[in-house]
Amino acid sequence: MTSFKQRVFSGVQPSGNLTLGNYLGAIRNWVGLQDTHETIFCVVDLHAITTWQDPNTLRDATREVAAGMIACGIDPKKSILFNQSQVSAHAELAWIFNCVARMGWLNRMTQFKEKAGKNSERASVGLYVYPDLMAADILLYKATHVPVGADQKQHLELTRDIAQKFNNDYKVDFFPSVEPLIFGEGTRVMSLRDGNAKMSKSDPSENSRINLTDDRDVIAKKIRKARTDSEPLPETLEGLEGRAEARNLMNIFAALSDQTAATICQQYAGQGFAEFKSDLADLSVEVLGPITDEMRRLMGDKAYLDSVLREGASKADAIARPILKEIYDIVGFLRP
Ligand code: AQP
Repeated sequence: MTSFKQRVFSGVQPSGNLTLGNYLGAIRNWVGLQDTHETIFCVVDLHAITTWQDPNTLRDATREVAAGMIACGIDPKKSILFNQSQVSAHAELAWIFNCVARMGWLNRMTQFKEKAGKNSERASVGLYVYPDLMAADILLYKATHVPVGADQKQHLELTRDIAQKFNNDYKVDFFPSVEPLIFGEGTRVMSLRDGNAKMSKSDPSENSRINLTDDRDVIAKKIRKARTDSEPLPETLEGLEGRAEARNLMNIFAALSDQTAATICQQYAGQGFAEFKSDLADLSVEVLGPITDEMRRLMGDKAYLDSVLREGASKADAIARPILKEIYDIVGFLRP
């Protein structure tokens, strides 16, 4: 592996099928980073169990997310790719960060509120301290850059706060400042059923998302059924204000075709949604089809996927262990 100055860490939860949101908001953007940064990509299974996961489904989903990442272009020869639970230092550092982070900080996290819903008393404690584990994931490798979807920006700010408080409390200059890498259009892909909710793996409605494993017919059906309104498409993006679902489809079209939403808007100005949706379905199939095929092929080779994750974990551990040892010394843990 070439050695780069800047180290990138990012992760995906194996909490269901990878979605178009994961692809456009995250994984697609990670591919290019492999040639300019040292890249560590993690299937974050410790995060996934903050909500209930059936053990067999979790194992399958862990392999599937790894297969998805590889199919999207994450190259295990260029990047470290592993699943989080294989490197126990993540959980160890997360505990320390539970003691650094303040309740008030976590109380402000909007993702907890969204995911816990009205019944926060019944949410797991793990879901509440999820951002502390995320901070541990990143800082365990002293990563300098974290590519995240816009939805994760708040958690990254918390990571910076934790790093700073740790440095201040222990009077050290140990953790670097972590910068977000947020990419262009389509970074926040919304549900196909509700333009104000994020497209999510764990949304109970299958029709709310496009999975990377969906075949051509399913993709076309989901797009055809995607919620829109009865107005024609406007000439400019201003005409999409207050039309969250239409705007979302426009953003998806733009991201998949590597054009701006304004250009697509002009192209379909004055038309209804029928032709737009049909073209969007074709485009989605064209972009996602090869990924789906490769994912399926990889999913048939569990031994290969397991070996990638095992070797990745061993490389990750080799970076993380010495850093954790230094942290233990700073904190004052006696290890006679
Ligand atoms: N809809 C989205 N738009 C843009 N980016 C997204 N990401 C996820 N959904 C969207 C980005 O994908 C990366 C991995 O996300 P994750 O799996 O770790 O967790 P998540 O953000 O909680 O994703 P989901 O699909 O919503 O999972 P569940 O349903 O289990 O909570 C992150 O960089 C994220 O920003």
